[in-house]
Amino acid sequence: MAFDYDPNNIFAKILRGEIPNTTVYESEHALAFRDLYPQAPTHVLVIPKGAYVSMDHFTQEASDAEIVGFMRAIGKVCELEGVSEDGFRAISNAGENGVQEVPHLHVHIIGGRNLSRMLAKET
Ligand code: DGP
Repeated sequence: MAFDYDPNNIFAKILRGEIPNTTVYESEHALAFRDLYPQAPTHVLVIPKGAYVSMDHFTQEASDAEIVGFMRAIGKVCELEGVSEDGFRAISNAGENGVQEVPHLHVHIIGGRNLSRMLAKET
């Protein structure tokens, strides 16, 4: 599948400094910032600096250095946010069925409270 990246998505604008964000951590290959609509006491979004739509796009086309840099940033955010001991959830939504709102790869790091089961049962 060919991945079509929209350079005008909100997170691309954040990376270009066109929209403000509350940065938690930044490295050569990643930026982590607080979610605008937090769903738990800790809710941080970790994004790669490269133009990747989703996790499958990233893991198929990013360089080894980008992948390592991004994954290390996730670990760093967990350490900085203090969620390792009590636990957290890392979520990356993709595409229509994944209900992805912003088409730039992001991993939600959510913690600070019990998050219950991963998926709500279908009614
Ligand atoms: P998703 O559904 O996985 O694509 O989640 C997108 C998340 O991005 C959602 O939790 C809200 C957050 N979000 C949307 N717009 C902004 C923004 O302008 N700034 C920040 N910090 N977060 C945003």
